[in-house]
Amino acid sequence: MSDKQIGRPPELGAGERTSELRRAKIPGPATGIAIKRTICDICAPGFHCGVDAYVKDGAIIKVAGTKAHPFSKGKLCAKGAANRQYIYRRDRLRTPARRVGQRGEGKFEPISWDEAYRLIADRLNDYKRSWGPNSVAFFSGYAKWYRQYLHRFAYSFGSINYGSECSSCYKSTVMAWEATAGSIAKPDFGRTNTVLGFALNAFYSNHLVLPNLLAMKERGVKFIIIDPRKTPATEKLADIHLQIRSGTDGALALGMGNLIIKKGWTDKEFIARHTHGFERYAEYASGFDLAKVARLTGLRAADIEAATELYARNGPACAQESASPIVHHINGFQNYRAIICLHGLTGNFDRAGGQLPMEATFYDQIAGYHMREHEYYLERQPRELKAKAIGAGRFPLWNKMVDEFQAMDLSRQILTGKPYPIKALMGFGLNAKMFPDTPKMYEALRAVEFFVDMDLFMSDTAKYADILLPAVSSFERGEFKAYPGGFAAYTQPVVKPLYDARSDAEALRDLAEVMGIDDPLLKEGYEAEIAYMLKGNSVTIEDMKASELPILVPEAAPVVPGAFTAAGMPTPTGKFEFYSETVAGCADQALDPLPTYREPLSDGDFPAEDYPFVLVTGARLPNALHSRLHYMPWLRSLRKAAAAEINAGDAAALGIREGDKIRLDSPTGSVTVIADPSGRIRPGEIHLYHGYREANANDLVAGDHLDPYSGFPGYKSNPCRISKEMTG
Ligand SMILES: Nc1nc2c(c(=O)[nH]1)N[C@H]1C(S)=C(S)[C@@H](COP(=O)(O)OP(=O)(O)OC[C@H]3O[C@@H](n4cnc5c(=O)[nH]c(N)nc54)[C@H](O)[C@@H]3O)O[C@H]1N2
Ligand SMILES: Nc1nc2c(c(=O)[nH]1)N[C@H]1C(S)=C(S)[C@@H](COP(=O)(O)OP(=O)(O)OC[C@H]3O[C@@H](n4cnc5c(=O)[nH]c(N)nc54)[C@H](O)[C@@H]3O)O[C@H]1N2
Ligand SMILES: [Mo]
Repeated sequence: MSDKQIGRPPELGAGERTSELRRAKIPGPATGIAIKRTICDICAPGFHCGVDAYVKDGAIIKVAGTKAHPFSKGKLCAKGAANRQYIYRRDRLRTPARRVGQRGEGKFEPISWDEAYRLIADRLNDYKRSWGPNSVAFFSGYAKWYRQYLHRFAYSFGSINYGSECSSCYKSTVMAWEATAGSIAKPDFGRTNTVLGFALNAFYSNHLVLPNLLAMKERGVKFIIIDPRKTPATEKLADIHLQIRSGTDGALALGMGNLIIKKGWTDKEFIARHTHGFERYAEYASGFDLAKVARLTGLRAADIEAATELYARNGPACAQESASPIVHHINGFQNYRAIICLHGLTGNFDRAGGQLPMEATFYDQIAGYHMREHEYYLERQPRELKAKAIGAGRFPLWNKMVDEFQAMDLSRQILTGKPYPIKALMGFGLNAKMFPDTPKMYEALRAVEFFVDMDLFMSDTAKYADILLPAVSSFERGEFKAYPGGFAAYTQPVVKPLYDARSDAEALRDLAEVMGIDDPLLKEGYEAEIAYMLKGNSVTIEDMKASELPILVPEAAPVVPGAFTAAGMPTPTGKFEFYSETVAGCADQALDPLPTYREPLSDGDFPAEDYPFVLVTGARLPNALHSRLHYMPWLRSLRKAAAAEINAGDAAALGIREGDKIRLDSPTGSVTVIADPSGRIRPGEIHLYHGYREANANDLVAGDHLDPYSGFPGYKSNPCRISKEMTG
């Protein structure tokens, strides 16, 4: 057969061949392209997929998933694939800078790092002397890798006021677990028969768990999915989809609990031996008969009954842990508690195939080995100040259970100076658009005397800073990562820091030096922090650095079902508490130790005729991550405009067609977006993604629409009105 017949290309000269190879981005000595390994840290620590960075002349020219990575196994989602656009975003902060214009205007002049450190050190130390250390608050946005370091920094400075995005994410679920069983617990997917998927839509928010879920479906595991929308998960996984009214999950769980008790499907032995408050719970739940629950949740009684029977009788059963939608309600903590109680009723707690109590290793990652991550900052906590943290008065349960200030009270305290003034705010990736009533947060950022922000980008919030510090991405720094399955990694930078950017931990260490903070371990830096936390494990930072892939920690061990319960649970009674003594012992006696239910919208405040719709904000999109990716071309092209999903029947009644501009009004504000009507949405609900500059969902969420147990915002039930914008 001739070359022509098999389509072989004509011979190339050496120069031509090299340029072909370069165009194809083939690594090797001829092209000067090297593959270096790192992670994508755009998302939550539960993702942080392994990345092969193709580097040429110090620049990243391509990214691909690392196939040999034990956790992500070569996968990269749309966000990860867009890493080059992220790292080389045009608005990357290049040097430290000092504000020269008005707050919010975005006018800065470059200064050196040393000057920035000096200015910050002088101001913060001044406030500490004149107003006390608590007058300086430290806050971290979404990024997590440096958080314990910042936490210890705040404590060693002497301030109790360390807070983070945890004030609106996940922590309320942790509180609900700890107030019930003393520990978070995770679904044992490998051995389960039925999954209760409250707000389960892994297709958009948690793609790495998908292959597992699809394989489970394949082997006959049953899925009940509770979601107000039709989603890829309800379509591809659900045996039963309960298209619930948003924010009523607690009523559903109480109704299921009542039915389980009435039908005798409880695990009587588990209840008798290992639980506390069952009688009181049973009595309260008896008020939730099927007819009432159907009315509250907008579901059919027969569907609730079928779901309950499947869950209770096709065990072992577990529940997919939702990070946020259940607790993004003013009744969220209690709704979550009500769901957790189902595991206690049916004995699915701490049982193979059920919900297994587990200890988080590092930043909520459950890797199976212990790290001293809390000890690292707690040993410097000014304990006598704990009850003085921002939000302590309004959210005493949060204050009791969490070692952070409740950031949802930050703008109020800055603006009123009560109970004491906050003079300075030191932010890392602080983003006002994540806060309900964003305009009030901006007002606070105008009012605070001194505001420092460290970020990769010139975010809208960064424009308010007095001093701006440029941060690096995960490609430009080394950091520790714990992965499920017993893995640990310590990455190495694959390119030099861009411009004059530095890593957050490096900037903090330098600042500790200049400020004269008396903490030798802190001043040893980030690696010393990780070494401290790893103590008791036999891997070292050198071992991890020597490997391009995560390595196994020999001390990692799988959870043994039943062991946690046998040891006595770390609750006040040592048992699984239907009636939470932690809540009962809280300073706020209005909080109910039973998982009582109340409506997600404040009743009666907003007449239904003025605000006939319920606005649900923030259901995840596969191509978006909060405020950060909306303006990157590849990702924007997947969803060109900020859009609100509405029910097709509602849209038709209002004369609204797909692509029309609509205005959404709430008692707090208004935004204009594109209408996306479909059959996926319940009548009466509007779903809107957050973080857009031109249509900020949090302009519509009231600043005091907060859960009294956790302080979490009611992002997912807000009064709203729609009107069609007239064009032309
Ligand atoms: N309406 C509504 N609001 C919500 C939600 C919702 O569902 N609805 N969800 C809430 C939830 S669950 C969350 S987690 C929050 C997230 O809210 P945010 O924490 O505000 O998340 P991002 O928009 O990603 O902003 C984080 C900022 O940190 C910067 N950053 C990233 N990496 C680094 C780093 O390594 N160092 C430094 N210094 N900065 C960095 C980014 O550039 C960005 O400016 O939003 C909450 N807000
Ligand atoms: N692509 C992408 N992935 C992300 C993020 C992102 O911004 N983009 N953010 C990350 C972060 S910070 C978080 S906290 C997690 C959140 O991730 P998840 O906890 O999975 O939450 P969501 O994907 O927001 O919502 C899942 C489903 O909950 C439904 N839902 C809304 N309100 C209710 C309710 O009241 N009850 C019930 N039962 N369901 C409801 C929504 O319709 C949605 O389909 O996602 C993480 N993953
Ligand atoms: Mo989150």
